[in-house]
Amino acid sequence: MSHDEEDDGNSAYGRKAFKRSRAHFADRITADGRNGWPVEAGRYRLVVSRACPWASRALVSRRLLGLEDALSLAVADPVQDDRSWRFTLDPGGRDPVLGIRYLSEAYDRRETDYPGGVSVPAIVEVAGGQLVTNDYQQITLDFATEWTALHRAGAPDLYPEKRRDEIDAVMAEVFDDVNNGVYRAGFATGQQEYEVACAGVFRRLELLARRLAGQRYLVGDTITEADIRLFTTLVRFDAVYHGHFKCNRWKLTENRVLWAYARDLYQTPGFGDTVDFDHIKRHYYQVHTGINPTGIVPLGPDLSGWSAPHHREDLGGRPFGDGTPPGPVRADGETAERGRP
Ligand SMILES: N[C@@H](CCC(=O)N[C@@H](CS)C(=O)NCC(=O)O)C(=O)O
Repeated sequence: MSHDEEDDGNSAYGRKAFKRSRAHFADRITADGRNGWPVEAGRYRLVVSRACPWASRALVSRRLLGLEDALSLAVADPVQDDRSWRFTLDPGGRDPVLGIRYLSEAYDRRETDYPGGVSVPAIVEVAGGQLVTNDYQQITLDFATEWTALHRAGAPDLYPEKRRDEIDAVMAEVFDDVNNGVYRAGFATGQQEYEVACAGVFRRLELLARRLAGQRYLVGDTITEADIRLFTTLVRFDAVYHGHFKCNRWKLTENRVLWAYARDLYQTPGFGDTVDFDHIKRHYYQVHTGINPTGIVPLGPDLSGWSAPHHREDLGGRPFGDGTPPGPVRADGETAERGRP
């Protein structure tokens, strides 16, 4: 478990000071099956919400690595009810593979009366129907390093061994100040707590912009796990974090470097094609009634700029290293039209 998480046993939302809960189920799915869960095509199902930044890491990484055939996908309704994530987007309100209506049913099959929150991303074993892991910090690292036998031909190395120290260091800063920093700002219930978190978000973003002014990606000259983790926050920034979480010193579109960097990734196959702005906006604005009691979902921002030229190719870089971009999204993985810019 990462050092920067705390567990007070409560749900992430609606408590006094925001604390991100620990992923309780931290079994790993590995090549050698040392936790009892060997990597195996068709054995597991990835459950996500396209609204969730932590789950979206897994969506991007699954696409980049070409794991779609090996690991099927369940997409939850972006708006949870009092039993949490539900499969109301599917016919009859049931996930067609797991046969369940709520993700909590898979948690219950793993541990009866589990007192913690039901969170995505989650990986569920199809045959047994039980949750295997909801450890969002580890899931994508394992996709990159343990699921290699099932990667597509031309899959990139998202966690290259010789760069891991640097990737880990960047990801730790991005986690504290950006990925989780926006939540600390958004869920703060005291002025000072908010100001510290919000200032931390922008201080870090400014440092990252400086780093990215002269290099196309965060570490080395290829896309890595670090870029995936920064992207999933940046793509939500103007749509939800700027307004709903009050991270409003500037908008992403006002930061020349980060806006171009985010657009570059968005336009790279495997990134933008996983994003559903409709799910993102409805989840945050409708679920967090503590900070948006009316549940009104704003009409903006204008998303048309996401497809504008970014000119980041001028910095060089080899997005997929010695590999190739993933192919087109399959019909069953497409985002709905209303969620696209
Ligand atoms: N704290 C989660 C990390 C992932 C996460 O926070 N996911 C959110 C969606 S963005 C979630 O499922 N929240 C449900 C809840 O906290 O009740 C965990 O314990 O693994």
